[in-house]
Amino acid sequence: EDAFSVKFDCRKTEVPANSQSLSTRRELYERDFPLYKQPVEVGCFSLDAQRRFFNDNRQMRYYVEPDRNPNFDLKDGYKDRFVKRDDSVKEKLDHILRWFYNHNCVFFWSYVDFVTWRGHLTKLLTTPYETRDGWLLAVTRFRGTLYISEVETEAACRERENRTERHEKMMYWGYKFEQYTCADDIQSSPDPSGAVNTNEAFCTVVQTRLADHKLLFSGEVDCRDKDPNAPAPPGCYVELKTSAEICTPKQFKLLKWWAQSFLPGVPRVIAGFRDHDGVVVSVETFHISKISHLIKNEYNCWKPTVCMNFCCDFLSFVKRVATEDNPSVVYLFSWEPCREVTFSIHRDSPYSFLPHWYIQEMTS
Ligand code: 0WD
Ligand code: CA
Repeated sequence: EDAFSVKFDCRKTEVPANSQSLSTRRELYERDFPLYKQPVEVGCFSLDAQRRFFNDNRQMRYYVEPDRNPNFDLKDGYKDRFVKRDDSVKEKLDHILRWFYNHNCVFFWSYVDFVTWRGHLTKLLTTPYETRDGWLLAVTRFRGTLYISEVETEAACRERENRTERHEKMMYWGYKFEQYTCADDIQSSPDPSGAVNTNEAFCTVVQTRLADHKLLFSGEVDCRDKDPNAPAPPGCYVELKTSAEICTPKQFKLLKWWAQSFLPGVPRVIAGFRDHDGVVVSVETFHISKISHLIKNEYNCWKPTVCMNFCCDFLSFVKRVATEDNPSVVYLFSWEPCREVTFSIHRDSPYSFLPHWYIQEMTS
């Protein structure tokens, strides 16, 4: 059946109108699947090896199917051919705002309630099932649009600063797999002899609607189907993953894969399964529309409808709370596992995230 089934049912009555918090208990969100419109790509942008913004698809890559018996050594090139993005630099929504500005945002204004990264929405979708990591989301209402930008939690900051060598290495493996399977243009082959540079990115910008919430978000796309007759974006996009478990990864991992790709309408995830020594020995395709069926019979399984209804109610909660239209006001929503979502309000604080140039351009 169609993953984007169209039943309008986002009852906002679950949360009392004056409530100062939002529950994340799964039972509350087990109702019909809300309307989620087929996402439409409205643009894209690229970030180059120096993390510079380009208003085009120059970083687009093309998927090249590996042999039946691949033998990709993911350890190769670590660390001598590895340029790692400095992840202590917080870019917030800057690239998306740059894109928005370049595209005469006035056109989009009336069509958008929320602007954010896809990754932030993924975190919302998985919240009812998350037991380890909490989150902080800063929200600013400016000229009627709600901007959502993540703030790193203390725990995440500590984890980032204390990553072990093994963890760093495993993060590299994912990017190395991309290099073995992606070519820079339709005619060429992947070149695993080059450097892996995690500054480089191709991002899609999509527009969609979740119940009565009009969304515009951007997400990084690994590559596309190189067949010129493949469906138009985002239907031709491919998400690449690596995994240790052969055949079917654990439930929670599949939930994360599903949520991340379902949001922008990316139809398939291609997983490289690695042995204990970091060598990819098989590759398998997972169709997003079939992932939830894969785990349906497992005990206490996650449900897509719970994820989508929670996200929908969270966005309603944000609309109700973040009422002051002011670029220097931040409503900080916070959540920790086993708790409810709460918020605090900050004026002219370090949490403010809309850049001056953007406020100026939008106000003049
Ligand atoms: O550090 C962060 N939490 C943020 C990162 C906050 C805001 C933006 N970004 C940037 C990322 O650097 C990247 O350019 O946003 C872009 C990705 O946005 P997204 O698509 O919304 O994020 P997500 O869905 O979480 O990640 C997609 C991919 C990842 O693929 P996997 O298969 O690992 O899920 O983006 C990459 C990664 O390849 N990615 C990053 N690359 C470098 N630095 C990072 C990062 N911090 N986070 C994700
Ligand atoms: Ca990926």
